[in-house]
Parts: sequence; structure tokens; C-alpha cells
Amino acid sequence: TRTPVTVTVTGAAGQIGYALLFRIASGHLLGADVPVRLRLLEIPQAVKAAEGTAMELDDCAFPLLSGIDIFDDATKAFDGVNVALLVGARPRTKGMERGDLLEANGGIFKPQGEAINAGAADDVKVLVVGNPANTNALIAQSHAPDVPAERFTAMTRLDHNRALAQLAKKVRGTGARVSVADIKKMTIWGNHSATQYPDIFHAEIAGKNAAETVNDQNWLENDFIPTVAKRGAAIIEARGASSAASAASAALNHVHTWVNGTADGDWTSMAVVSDGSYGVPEGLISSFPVTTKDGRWEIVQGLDIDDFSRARIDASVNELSEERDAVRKLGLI
Ligand code: NAX
Repeated sequence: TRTPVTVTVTGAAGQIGYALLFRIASGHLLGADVPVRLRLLEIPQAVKAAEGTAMELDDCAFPLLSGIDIFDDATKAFDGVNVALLVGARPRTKGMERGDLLEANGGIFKPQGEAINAGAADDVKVLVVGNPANTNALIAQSHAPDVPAERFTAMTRLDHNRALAQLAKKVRGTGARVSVADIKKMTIWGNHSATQYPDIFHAEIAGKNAAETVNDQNWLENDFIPTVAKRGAAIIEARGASSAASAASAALNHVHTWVNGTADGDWTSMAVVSDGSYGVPEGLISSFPVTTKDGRWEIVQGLDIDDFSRARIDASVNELSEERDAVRKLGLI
């Protein structure tokens, strides 16, 4: 039998945590043949709720789940971690300025970065889901100098999946039989925020260029891009609560793809540390088209970026630069 993989989930008692843990324990994170050990991190007030979830996990009798431990101490929670899912974050509340939000999250992601640096396994992979995800990942990464920077990533896979769904819907509206599985090479660029740029100019639908197939610039600018970028707000409006199951599903997809690789002829979107590709300043954690293989990611190179795309990528990357400047000023990185 295989040695269990240690998976630490922060914010385990939250709504994404509840949608995530049962699927991790049933093999959707790493595969149906990989046993997992869960380590849950919560704030002291939410430990009891996390214990309740752990009771339910026990009651599922998942064959792959080899144990659950619950902590309110990051150093203990990240000890020996192979896959770290950083979901818990400080939400923006009424009257909170952006600086306050960044500072509050710095108070969470700095110590978590330090704890990962101190105790994580050599092969640790980190996914930050908690918002502002890109900048929270940057804060954690900057406090983990002994962990290679490329192991810190932030989630734009939900945006990627939303873009696949919207594009498939549009093409089906023209009478074509298209499923999300027929769409390859979708890209989300930039920040996981309303400035993100979902790019269909390199995407393919059943082997044909997606932008040419759709051939509707008005839809692209005034429907597709804003619908994808503002989908989180639309879900809150409809459901009365923010995206949870879809966010959990995307987190599973992100890690599964990172570990198991992208298919030939396809790529995915991940926010990863920039090496300067496509003019994105080195060191920013920005979303790119990436391929993965053997547990490593690589930014897809050589794509033509036209003026329309350039302006949108630059706008989102500028926002990331501003967030980096703000957390620098606050002494958080
Ligand atoms: P909830 O408020 O339901 O849960 C958050 C949990 O985190 C709470 O149980 C809280 O006690 C815990 N927590 C807070 N500080 C902690 C700390 N220092 N250590 C450990 N746990 C801590 O939020 P939920 O709906 O689960 O969302 C979690 C995060 O995901 C939010 O920041 C949210 O904005 C973000 N999202 C990110 C998405 C993405 O695509 N990157 C999409 C979905 C989601 O909005």
C-alpha cells in the first residue's frame, strides 16, 4: 500500500471547507488510489465546528482516508504537509479599506508561510484560495525562503472553468453540439478579481479557433468577459452566499492537474510566480496559461498577444503590482 499523502486544509470549518473535505477524502484531489491524511487548521472559535465535520468524515468510512487531525496552531498543522490548501482568509467587511484587508490577511498568510517553511515536506505544493488569493500567496511565499517559489500558487481555475462553461453555452446557442470537454487552451490572465482577463483568442473548440468560431466581438466584450469576471458577485446575488462547491471543485482540479499533468494539446490556468513572461513583472503571482508534467508547471510560451488582449492583461497585472506595493509598504513582504 502507498504511504498516505498529508493534506492540510485551512478554513476547514468554512463553506468551501465543507464542500472540499469529503471530496479530498474520496480521492478527487490526488486520485482514487492515493490515501490521504487530513490536517485541518481553524481559528480557536471554529475548532468545534471542524470537529463536527471530522465526525462526519469518519462516518463516511472513506477507504482512502487514513486519519484526521485538527489544529488551531499553524506550525503543527503544516508539519510534514505535502499539499497545502489555504482556504481560510479574512473577508472584507463593511467599511474596511483595501489596506485593512491586506493587513488582516497578512496576519494570516505571513505566519502560515513561516509554518510551511519550518515544517513542510520537501515536495510541498501550496494552493491559495482565500482572497485576495494572488497577493495572499505572495505574502506566504515571501515568508518561506527555503521552499522553491514555484510551489506557491493561487487559484484562477474557478474563473477558467466559468469561462469554459460560458463559451460552451454560447456555441450551443448557435445550434452546435459542444461540451466543455471539447474546449481546449482556455486562458485566464492576471489577478483573481474583477480585472482578470479570460482569453479565448488561443482557445480551440473541437480543434478550431474559438474566437473565430464565435465571431462576435460584442458578445466577447460586453457579455463573456464581464460575466466570467463578475460571476462570483452574481452567485452571491442569487444564492445569498458566495461560491462554495464550485470553488472546492476548482481547487481539486488545480491540484489534480498540477500533480497529474495537463493533456497533450491542452493547458490550464494557474496563478504562478512570474519569470517576466508576457511582460508580467518578475515575482508577481499572476495567472498564466500553464502546462504541467511530473508535478511541475511551465508557462506556455510564444503566444501572440494582440492589442485588445495586451490592454486587458496589463490592467490586471497593474492591479497586482499595486497590491504588491501596498503589502510592501505594510511590511508584509
Ligand atoms: P467562510 O467564511 O465560510 O470560511 C472561512 C473559514 O476560514 C472560517 O471557518 C474561518 O474560521 C476560517 N479562518 C479564518 N482565519 C483563519 C486562519 N487564520 N486559519 C485558519 N482558518 C481560518 O469562507 P468560504 O466561503 O469558505 O471562502 C473562503 C475563502 O475563499 C474566502 O477568502 C473567499 O473569498 C475565497 N474564495 C476564493 C475563490 C477563488 O476563486 N480563488 C472563489 C471562492 C471564494 O470566494
